[in-house]
Amino acid sequence: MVVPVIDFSKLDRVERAETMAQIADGCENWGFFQLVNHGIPLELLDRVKKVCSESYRLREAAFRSSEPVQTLERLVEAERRGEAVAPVDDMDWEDIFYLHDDNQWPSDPPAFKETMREYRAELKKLAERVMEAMDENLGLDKGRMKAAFTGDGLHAPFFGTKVSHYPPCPRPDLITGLRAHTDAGGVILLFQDDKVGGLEVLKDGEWLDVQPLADAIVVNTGDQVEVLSNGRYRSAWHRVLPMRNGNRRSIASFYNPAFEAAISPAVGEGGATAYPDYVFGDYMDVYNKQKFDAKEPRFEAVKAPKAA
Ligand SMILES: O=C(O)CCC(=O)C(=O)O
Repeated sequence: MVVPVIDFSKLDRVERAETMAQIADGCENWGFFQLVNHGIPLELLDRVKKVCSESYRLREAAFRSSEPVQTLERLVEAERRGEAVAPVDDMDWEDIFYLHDDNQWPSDPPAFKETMREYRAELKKLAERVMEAMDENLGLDKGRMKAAFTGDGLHAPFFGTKVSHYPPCPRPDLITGLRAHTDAGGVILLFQDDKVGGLEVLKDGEWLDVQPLADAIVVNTGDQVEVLSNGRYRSAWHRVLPMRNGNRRSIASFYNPAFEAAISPAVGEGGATAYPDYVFGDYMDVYNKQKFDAKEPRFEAVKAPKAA
């Protein structure tokens, strides 16, 4: 079984109905799908790969003395002394940094900022097109999801990009690349490594590869889409395995609600709703402490009346 691969250009052609059905299947049955012919220029994707790999080269020495590396070295040393060691369960074998509209970005390599600015603008448009397809499949008014994420246009959505590298790991049995979690926000667009795998999605109790596919954009739905769809689109658990060989690159862009946005199940209005109403910023406060735990208690926590 492989994660569905969808030709997004067919949305504008005679195959529209069948493409919409594939998107519905990806959202309802997987929480993950891959888009090809998504409209992002391939030469831009090539430049993104290049600047991100170069940026990692400049960070490589720092990774070698990072906490996960030191922790693993201590474990291996303890093992050599004959001590019993347990796998690390509170950190990941990754090197990451974030790009938002208003934080500091690497200025090396020189083309980094311009390339990533261009890339993020394209990805944001793609996320909005995907959200419109979801609106239609859910029977919502066009633009409903974006309106929910922006407080009906009052706020900018939160759009963040996480640039990750998962360097070769000498002991993948002792640490994770990234622990299993669901994503907090809305729609996540991931440009992952062409060759080095490791990303897995949990489907029907089984961990399956999100197969590397050159120039594809992987889409997954976050917790807020689960709530807006009243549980029809469940945010899927996913994780990254550390690899002995190869330095995996992944660039995840998160189209999330504004922190001020009020979130409520949009489907099932007038009927039973499986989720509470809350403000996204409150959800994030809970998520940041419980990212790797079960997701249901997060919804419970934002439902609870606030202490005075
Ligand atoms: O690196 C990846 O492929 C996945 C990243 C991810 O799941 C996350 O940052 O939340």
